[in-house]
Amino acid sequence: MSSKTPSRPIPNPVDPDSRRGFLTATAALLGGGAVAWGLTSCGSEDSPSGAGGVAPVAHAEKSKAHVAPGEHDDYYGFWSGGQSGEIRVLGIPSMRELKRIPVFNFDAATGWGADDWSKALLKGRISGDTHHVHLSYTDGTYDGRYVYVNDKASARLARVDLKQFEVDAIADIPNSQGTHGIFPQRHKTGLVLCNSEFRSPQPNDGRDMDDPTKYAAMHTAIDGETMQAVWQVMVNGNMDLCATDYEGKYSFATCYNSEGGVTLEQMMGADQDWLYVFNLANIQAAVDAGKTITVGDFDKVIDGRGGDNEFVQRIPVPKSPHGVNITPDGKYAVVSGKLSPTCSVVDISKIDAVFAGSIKPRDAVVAEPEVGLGPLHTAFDGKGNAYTSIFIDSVMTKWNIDLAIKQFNGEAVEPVLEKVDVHYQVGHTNASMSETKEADGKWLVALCKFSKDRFLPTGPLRSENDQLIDMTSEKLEVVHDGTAYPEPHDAVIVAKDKIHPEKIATRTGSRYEMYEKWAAEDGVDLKTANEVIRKGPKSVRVYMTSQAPSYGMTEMRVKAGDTVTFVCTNIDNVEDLSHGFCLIGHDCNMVVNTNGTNSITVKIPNKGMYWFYCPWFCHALHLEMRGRLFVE
Ligand code: CUK
Ligand code: CUA
Repeated sequence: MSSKTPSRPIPNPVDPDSRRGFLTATAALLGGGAVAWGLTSCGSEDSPSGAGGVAPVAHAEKSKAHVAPGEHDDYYGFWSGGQSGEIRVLGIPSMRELKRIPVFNFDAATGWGADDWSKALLKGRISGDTHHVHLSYTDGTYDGRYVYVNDKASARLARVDLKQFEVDAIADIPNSQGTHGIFPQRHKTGLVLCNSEFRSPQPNDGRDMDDPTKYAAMHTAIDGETMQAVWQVMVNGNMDLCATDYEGKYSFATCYNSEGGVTLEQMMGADQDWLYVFNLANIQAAVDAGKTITVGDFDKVIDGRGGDNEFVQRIPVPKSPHGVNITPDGKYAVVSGKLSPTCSVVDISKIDAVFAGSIKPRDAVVAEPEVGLGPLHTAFDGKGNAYTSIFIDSVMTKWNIDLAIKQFNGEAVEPVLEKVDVHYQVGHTNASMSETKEADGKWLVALCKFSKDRFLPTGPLRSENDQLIDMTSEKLEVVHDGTAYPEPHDAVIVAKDKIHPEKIATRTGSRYEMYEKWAAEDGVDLKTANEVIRKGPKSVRVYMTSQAPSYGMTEMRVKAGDTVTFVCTNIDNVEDLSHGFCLIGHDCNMVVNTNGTNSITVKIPNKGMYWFYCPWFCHALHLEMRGRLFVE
């Protein structure tokens, strides 16, 4: 294979001497409780290996991750978009970006955030911070119905309908700041559990503002079908990542600040923190029995504060744990240590005994292998191996779970099998189907927070680097560097046969309920109406059709000062033929997909003639697809 014989000498990816220096410096910082743990390496132009020390991937990319023109990928990748507020859909292994799904953001291309329906869903809040994307499940694997994603910035959970690849619902999460880890139940589309990362006054109405001892955080259950909050459990510690088991009995949350600190030093004080385990049956029984309290506007709150009780047990794990991931066989929860160089393996079959009080919570920990400095997240291959992203070391560590358990029991075995360098400072990782019982061990992604010297420089703000790793070859091999606009946190990789999108708009769901209601009110048929309907002294609804290369109406008249809702229906019934509606000079632009309807409302203050046009290339006469609005 050409990948083994590069045509020019490749510098050593990791010069042992300079790397050792780098690690020592970082470790010293950590030991001193310094702030910028791990970031010492990031300010430099140079890679850890020093000048010129980039590790090219040679030509492996062609042979492994290459997907020929016209061919399809084997997997969908669903990437969170971080502070861009969106979701990105990639093809794996090519890493080609297939689509961006706007969620908690404004998207000029589609008009998301400006059109009437998305505006209603977003309630005017068009910035957000998506961290965790997870699909809905049935029987421990993806059922292809929904994607759920959190908004850390505004305590929301959005759902994407995978028939249309569009957001179809957004839930507000009560009493929550910094909504971070989320995870849907895996036995069926049931609850989606959501963690508040930031402890805050409960309720947040001006009381206890300056008394952090009274702050609390919420573990919230949102019904994945109705998208309504079902219950919350209030706990003392702040919760980071979330996971669910495969049976619907438990949910898990890592707690990195058991100290209840509000400054960095305080939060890093304790050497031990917790993995919270929530007992879903006990919580539901208490909710059904009315043993709830009201916090703010929400009356289904269970008070789980104060430690170990029938609702939540705390399993002690070392220093500031971050990720928690469940093995595909459903047996273990793997907690990545962040400020401890270890992963803690929790035996889920022992948790009933923990709740029963017959064993101590810590006795559920059955292994604690050393995996490297700064373990954050763990993926699985379905063959008994775990792959942990190691932030400070910039490596992915492959280790064997059974060997780790043996080592923990005193046997002289080494569970760490292999480490591969990634570039640089890896955050999340995931593997193909890793979060399902069908983990297949084909592709692993390392979502690296810094690309540094890997790409052409682009000013102070640079790309991140999502690296694709082939898990099937003898040694783990990085086969692709993928640019990522800041900052995707998490990703899941889903076999393509799990996803069955529609090819045209199916005109179902709450968006279309809204349009059909309007049409009934106005006595029109959306698919044929081309009319200006005055709704009030200053309000107008315009119905129009679009069919390449023209609108059903090319002249329309309104009055200066009117607020106009343009409702446009695409009556082309051809795949992949979107039109749009853009009214010049009025910040008014939206897409209208094949067989779909979209609407946008704008105020038209001034008299004059304004062209409107179709911004989506739809026909040889696309540029001619336009008309005039006369404002009298
Ligand atoms: S968090 Cu970002 S590296 Cu929001 Cu999932 Cu772990
Ligand atoms: Cu329709 Cu361009």
